[in-house]
Amino acid sequence: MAFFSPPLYSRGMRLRIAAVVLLLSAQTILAAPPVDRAAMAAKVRAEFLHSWKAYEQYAWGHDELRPISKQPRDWYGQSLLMTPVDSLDTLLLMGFHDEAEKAKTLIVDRLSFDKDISVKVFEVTIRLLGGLLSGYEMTGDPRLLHLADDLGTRLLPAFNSPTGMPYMYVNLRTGKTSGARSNPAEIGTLILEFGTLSKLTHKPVYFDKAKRAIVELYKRRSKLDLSGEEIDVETGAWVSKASHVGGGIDSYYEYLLKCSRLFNDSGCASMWKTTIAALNKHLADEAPSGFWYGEVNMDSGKRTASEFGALHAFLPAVLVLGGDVKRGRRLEESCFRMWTLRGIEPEVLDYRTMTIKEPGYQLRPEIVESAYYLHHATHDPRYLMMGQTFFDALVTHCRTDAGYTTLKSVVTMEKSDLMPSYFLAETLKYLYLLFAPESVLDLDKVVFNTEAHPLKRTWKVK
Ligand code: DMJ
Repeated sequence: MAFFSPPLYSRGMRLRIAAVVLLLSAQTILAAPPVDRAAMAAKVRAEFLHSWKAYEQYAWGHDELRPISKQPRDWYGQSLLMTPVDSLDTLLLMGFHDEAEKAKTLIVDRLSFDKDISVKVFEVTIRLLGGLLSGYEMTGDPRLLHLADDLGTRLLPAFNSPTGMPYMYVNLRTGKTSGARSNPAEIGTLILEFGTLSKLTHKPVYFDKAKRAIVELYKRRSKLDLSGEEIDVETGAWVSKASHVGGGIDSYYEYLLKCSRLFNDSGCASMWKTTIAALNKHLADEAPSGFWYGEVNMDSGKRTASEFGALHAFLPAVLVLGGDVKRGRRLEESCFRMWTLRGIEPEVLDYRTMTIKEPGYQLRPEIVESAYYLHHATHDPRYLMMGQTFFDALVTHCRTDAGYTTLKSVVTMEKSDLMPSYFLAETLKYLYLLFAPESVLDLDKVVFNTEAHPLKRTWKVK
């Protein structure tokens, strides 16, 4: 009896077989039908309308919709019209003119910031101030700018800390501040909106306060040019020295670059250059599973975690916008691996062990946004394929008969019960722009704020 089977084929034959298999798979990939952009744009548009109609039916006049219970949700007990303000420019871009007019009427008739509520400065700035400003720029309706100016004035007391970095919360009626422990994202993600407000109202105070805040934050970087995760705006001392590109820091980096583009600001350009060099040097991580950006201590540069998640996936877009297409492409491939691991990305993944740390999916846009920027820069159909994958998964797992919902887990695909306003402001907008003709929006003429509100590049500021 033989203890081994004789090889069926010689080495040369095996190599030839391997070559044929490779060729066949390449042909299969090449033969995959190209993504039908027009059909995909129409599908995304239809799903946006499905979501908007659900908001209209079950949550009209409120901040957000809970699509499973079909109930409204208000962030602070009273509505600030988060969904209508966040959605207005998407409605306009997608050509839903009647719906946009109805949303605008609701906003100008009903939105008042004279409310005794303590609001999160960052969230209200990126969603409401950003949405009102882009809405004004797209419609020319001065009432939207008036609302933005009123909101900006009510947010200004937030900057009255000893360092000039804003408190996390401010009471819209009394100006009382709270939340001295803040983070780079909430401090450094205000300059696009406050700067635009200055340009449109000719009141320099908005730009000056937000610029001082981002500069004061930058000044507190470590010797390695890194920032931590939490900082006290009264003492200026770091509370957490964990440095990464995820939630709590993410959009600070984004705004350094975008501030330089929107305002032609050389100070922001120089802060961005130093910062991205430090991220590439200390955070970028080559792992068996791909190219990632992990976590280090901001002083020592010592690695402290190998976590990456849905929020981190904004970085390919920012890398590409900053001219680094190579790193952007590589990182988006890793993000796509994170998405396809379970069919939808988790909130947090350990990229060394490829295990899921936080299994929820919050209908986040970042990975789609990055595919959009990469496709704009490269015209590589791979990003259309990625977009189609994202869209199909959203329809399969997150669609309900009343809009779309977040998931409790991408392992079980169990649904949660919320349609965050950014799903309409960002996730569906970036998906639509990925497939729609580029004439719908000229990316070179606008800068998107971190909530995907396009702000026009129509001025120059030193
Ligand atoms: C949005 O509000 C913004 O994109 C923000 O920068 C991060 N969080 C959500 C989307 O995930």
